[in-house]
Amino acid sequence: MCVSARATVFAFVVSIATQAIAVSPGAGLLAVAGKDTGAASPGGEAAPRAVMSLSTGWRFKQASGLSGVEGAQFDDSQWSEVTVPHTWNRLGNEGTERSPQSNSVQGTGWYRLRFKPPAAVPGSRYFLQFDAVSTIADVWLNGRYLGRHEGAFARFRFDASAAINSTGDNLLVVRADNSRPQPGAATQNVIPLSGDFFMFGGIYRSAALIVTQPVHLDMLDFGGPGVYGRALAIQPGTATVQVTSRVVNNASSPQRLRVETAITAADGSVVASSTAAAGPMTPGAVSVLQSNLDIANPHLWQGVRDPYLYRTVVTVRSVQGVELDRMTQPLGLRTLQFDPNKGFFLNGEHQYLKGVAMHQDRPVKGWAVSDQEDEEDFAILADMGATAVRLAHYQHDQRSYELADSAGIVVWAEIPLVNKVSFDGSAANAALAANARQQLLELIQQNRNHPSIALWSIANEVDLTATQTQGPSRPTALLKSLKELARSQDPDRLTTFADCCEVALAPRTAEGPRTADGVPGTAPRDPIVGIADTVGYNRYFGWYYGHFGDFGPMLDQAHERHPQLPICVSEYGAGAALTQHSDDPTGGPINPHGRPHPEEMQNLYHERSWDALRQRPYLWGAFIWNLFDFASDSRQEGDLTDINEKGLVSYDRRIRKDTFYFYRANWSTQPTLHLVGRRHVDRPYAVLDVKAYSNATRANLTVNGTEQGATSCSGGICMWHAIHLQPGSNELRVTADIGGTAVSDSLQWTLAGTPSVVRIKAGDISGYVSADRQRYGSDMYFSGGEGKGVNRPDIPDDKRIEVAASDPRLYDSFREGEFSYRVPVPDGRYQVTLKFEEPAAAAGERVFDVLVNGKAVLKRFDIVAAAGGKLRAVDKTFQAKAQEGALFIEFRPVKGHALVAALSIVPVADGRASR
Ligand code: GCB
Repeated sequence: MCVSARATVFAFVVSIATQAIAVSPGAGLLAVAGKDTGAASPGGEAAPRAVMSLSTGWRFKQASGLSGVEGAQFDDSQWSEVTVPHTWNRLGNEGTERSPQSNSVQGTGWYRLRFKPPAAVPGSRYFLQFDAVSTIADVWLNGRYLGRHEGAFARFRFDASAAINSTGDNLLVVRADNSRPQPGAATQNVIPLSGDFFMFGGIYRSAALIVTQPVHLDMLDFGGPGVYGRALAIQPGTATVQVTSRVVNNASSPQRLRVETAITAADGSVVASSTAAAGPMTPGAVSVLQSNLDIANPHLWQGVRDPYLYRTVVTVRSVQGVELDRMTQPLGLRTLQFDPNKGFFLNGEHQYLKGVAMHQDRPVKGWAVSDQEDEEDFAILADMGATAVRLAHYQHDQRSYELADSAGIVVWAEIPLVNKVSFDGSAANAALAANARQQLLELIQQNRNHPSIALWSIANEVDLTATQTQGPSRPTALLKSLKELARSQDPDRLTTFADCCEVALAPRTAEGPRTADGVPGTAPRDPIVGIADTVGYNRYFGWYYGHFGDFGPMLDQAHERHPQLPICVSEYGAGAALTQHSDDPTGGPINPHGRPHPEEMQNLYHERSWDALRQRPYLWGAFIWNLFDFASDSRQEGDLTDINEKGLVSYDRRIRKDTFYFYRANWSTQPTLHLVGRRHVDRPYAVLDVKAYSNATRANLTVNGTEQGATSCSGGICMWHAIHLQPGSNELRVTADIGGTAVSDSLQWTLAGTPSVVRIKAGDISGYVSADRQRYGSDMYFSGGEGKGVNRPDIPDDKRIEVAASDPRLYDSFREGEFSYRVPVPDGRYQVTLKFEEPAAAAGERVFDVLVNGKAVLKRFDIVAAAGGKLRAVDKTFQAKAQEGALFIEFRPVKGHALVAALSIVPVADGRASR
């Protein structure tokens, strides 16, 4: 079966005059925005709308408990002067500790602005437009309360006509409230109730006063433009587009009108047009007019290949021909299909959507970002070769959707229904459900003209909290109602949502049945996958749980469970700190919620995960979590605080992490050749594998000018094994010919030690400098066994168990099982010290042999017996001869598993070991 978003063909033209009008929800809440809100028309006539930006001159104070702020007498002279967009919060990217400059206060912020409106004809209508205020906005003009908007992400308008002083001074007051949602808070029924992202407060997008003629296109349709285009049929010779226009008569007398609808091509030429008579419209009426226009030989919107855009232009005129209002909206002609077995099709052509997710914040500015910053984000996305974006977890600014339209990026758009639908695990209450519905209607009405948007997502991980706490999970009724709302509002697009917990992740008990996700757990309580038309799976195998290898089988099982459901991966990702590194990220466990997060782990995670994803043609796409690091005040991870560092690009956009280039090599046709390990400059080991990410078929490596040979590249990866560094600085350089273009990359690594001294911290992914200043690299050169810690990685500092040793940290990780090390060192005699501690077993339960180059150096070794107890350090030292450039050290269990905590190998000269 194929679920298709292709529109059914039908055509009609209607003109409805209704009595006036509660078209928007909530008292005084007005609608929407348009693109072409005010500039002079092409013919040079007077602009039908005047748009006055309300960006400068605001006074601001973050404070609760103030009264009388809306009144003219209130003294704001001591308040800060700010410009809008503005947020009072500041978070992230300031190091491992929260800096004193951070501001994570959630509560009330007050804004006051004095302005004079532009001159306008009598009877003009005045609308205050806010592109977003977080989270709740209350608005007063000249002391008169205009209303409240609840929801941090959508545009909203208030009709200010009755309150404005059209010829003189006005005082606009806005109270923004981003209180943390909790029972009793003002935000308790405003989605999101929670989420792994910080809710910056303030008027963080633009604000404007829009002055229209008494007759105008609807400003109060959930923030939408009042003009909506829709392809009814797309055939090679012709496409039929239906344009719906909502015209409002706010004049005091009935009005007869002419509504001209035109579709223009990219060069501005009109390719189809029609004119309809409307009216007489009674005062206060909203007329909904539909006209169908045929476009000959339609030029399709073809994603990144050819993102061709038409424009819909609706002009409202009096019968005498005077232009009263005009709106221009994007129009793209394309069909979208989602097939449960074959994936995604754009205009009938298969595409695996190569997606990334994005939040909307930046350092210092938080959510108050500029259009130029959006443009930079989309340029980075395009450079990587992505073809799809998940604009998570809420409605983004208009510029983002416009950029996706013009770059041909397919968009997953979503509302912020995140983690839970209530505080106590029960079903959503009526107020919260109404708010979710309002935010969905705003998302759709404000963005439905964007051809880039393929799906409306109605939720993200709404089972998560319930799953973690083992409480009830009752999102079903709300999800069903949101799905129906989206489909009835926009029959041309499918719905989706992101699932965390279809197969519940809890309880994590040994007895619990093993679930399809490879995690012990129980059956789902309140199944939700299948409510929306498609589903995305948010999964983090090898990061939060399980192993890299679990990802593919989990997806296959999901596909088998839901053979009729188109599925994708809506999130997968791993953290990466720019200053934390690993010589081999397979060497030990990661603490996903803590430190360190070596950058190399992110590389490995994505190499393995993408390998599983690319091989599954039934997936309609996959979205990396996340293209950019973003602020989240619950995080203290990697080398940062308040940042989720799963981005492939740093929070300030300055550094593209190595993994970025892995995807560029796989996704983009741009010649890509990138040496991996750019920031892992200070190297503990002289012999190592060198890796480059590239879309070359072969690449060549030199180290300090010496040829290391060419290697073939596959899956975007080129590897050179056992490359030798010299003490001091080393220059590595790769070159390749990619489709006739010569490309190269180089970097510098420093080897502080010498090739003949090797110190390894077993079971540790990030290495250690010991109390006696010896540099231990992270676990490397091993084969078999498993890297582990004495403490579980997520154990808090005050609960950590310490090994009794002069340097306890050196013994707090280990390799366990049956394993060996082949340590590359120049031939000669060495002193080998093996460091041990027993984490758990009693005497006699763990017994093993150790062999060097096949010769036993420890026989039936029992750590507890040798150390005199558990969690006590014991070292064993002996001499051995390296042959053929290596020492081969084997750990062979006799009873239980073998184990080692650290290895120290130093050369022996004249019978004495060097340091
Ligand atoms: C998720 C959430 C997202 C988080 C992400 C993470 O599943 O949907 O909001 O940021 O995981 O990094 O844990």
